[in-house]
Amino acid sequence: MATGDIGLIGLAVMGQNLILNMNDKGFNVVAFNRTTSKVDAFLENEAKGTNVQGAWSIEELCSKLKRPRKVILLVKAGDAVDAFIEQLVPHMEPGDIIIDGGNSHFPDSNRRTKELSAKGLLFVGSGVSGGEEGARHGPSLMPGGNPEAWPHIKEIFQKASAQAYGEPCCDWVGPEGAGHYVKMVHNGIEYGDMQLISEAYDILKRGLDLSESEIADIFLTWNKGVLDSFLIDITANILKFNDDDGQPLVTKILDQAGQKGTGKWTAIAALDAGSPVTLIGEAVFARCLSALKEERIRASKAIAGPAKEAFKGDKKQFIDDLEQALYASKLISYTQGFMLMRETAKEMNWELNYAGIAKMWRGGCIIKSVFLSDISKAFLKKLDLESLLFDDFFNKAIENAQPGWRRVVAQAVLWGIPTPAFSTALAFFDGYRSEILPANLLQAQRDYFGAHTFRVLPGKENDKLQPGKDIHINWTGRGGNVSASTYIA
Ligand code: 2AM
Repeated sequence: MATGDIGLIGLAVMGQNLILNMNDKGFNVVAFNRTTSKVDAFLENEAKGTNVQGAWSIEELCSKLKRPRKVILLVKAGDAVDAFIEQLVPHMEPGDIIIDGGNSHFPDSNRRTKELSAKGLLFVGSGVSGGEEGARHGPSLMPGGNPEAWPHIKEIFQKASAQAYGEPCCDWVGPEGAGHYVKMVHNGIEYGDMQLISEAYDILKRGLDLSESEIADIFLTWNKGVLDSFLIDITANILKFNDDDGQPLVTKILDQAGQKGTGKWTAIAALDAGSPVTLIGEAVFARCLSALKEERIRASKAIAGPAKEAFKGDKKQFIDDLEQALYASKLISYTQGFMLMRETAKEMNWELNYAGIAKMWRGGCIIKSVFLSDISKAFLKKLDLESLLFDDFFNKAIENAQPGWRRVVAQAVLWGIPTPAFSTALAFFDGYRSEILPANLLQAQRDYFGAHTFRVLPGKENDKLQPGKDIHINWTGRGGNVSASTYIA
């Protein structure tokens, strides 16, 4: 008789840890791996003494599972996922569920949901965040896909996930690839948070001439306030960590950032959606610029910046300003991330659970923070909140932060310390709150050189400038009247 509650394919560390986690929560897990010797090794070592069962073929795996069968794939994203789906399908029956917990790109999950639905099978693409540690003790889980699957996997997922504030860090995200989409945005936001923290470190180090240990103490203080988060906490620990010679280890690390591509995916998705997610974009580009180490060394010798001047102001005040700058910039980054999700949801016809998404990120994952509770509260207050900046709590918070934020960005510019993330956050903020932007001039230029036409500003209409029409003006008195579009004034 089939006794398995859920099967898992892929016995790398993430897979093994997720199995042990689900086993701890009382579920009977059947483990399989392409290289079946890993099944034996797992049962003899890590899973020894647990209820975990092994399977040495896909057929055996499926025969050991209670119906509807549930199988999680934790294998390399891409072809391996499709290969396993193809192998599973002949051994499954309508209503069975295939879950991809890997780092898949959301368009693949959109496609797989549709393909499996046509075969009567239910596909779930789930973001899994929190690394090996999260998988073992409670990750943030972001499942999306065929909604019929959710009632069958809900208990396992919500028990296996991290718990924060008495609630599981897992809820149904939305249809098709929505789970992997939200995981992608999570990773983009993670890029932004890390870049902001690194810029704050740079300002404290190069601007205020503080030591790593002094900076760590500042981060520890910040971690007791609005910035309380996993990333601020580990940053303080990193800065306190000395090498054997007593020097901070961080100062010996090559300043060339790597990336695996999920931040880039978010930036590309933002460009595709026409959504101004500037901070994540800058965070990705900052990593790209850091990668030009050799060129930067040459440039540092050839190109002069402002002369170094000791800070003459009130250091304590400036450090408080920096805390506010970090908080405000982080708020802009999350505002942009949620804007992107809203825009995509509209385009894809998805209904996303924004308060739920914020809650899912409160524990188990890299961006977990106190701040996310305030975000979930804002969306619970108003489910269709257009922007976090319209929420009273955040509106007041950013008003308070504004003076310090501006002082920090201005000072960094004077020092010549790069703050792409802080600066773009402020530029976005100033753009967002501007009723009039210079896009009027831009439209005039487009019409001047390319006859691309423009629309009239409400209140400025006249015979020539008619409302609702695409207007072309003969700016030079030369050339024709033919516009690149339809209407000619
Ligand atoms: P393996 O142990 O047989 O290599 C992480 O790499 C996990 O993904 C491992 O369980 C690995 O299986 C699996 N994996 C990687 N590439 C794969 C492929 N092309 N087909 C099947 N499984 C693959």
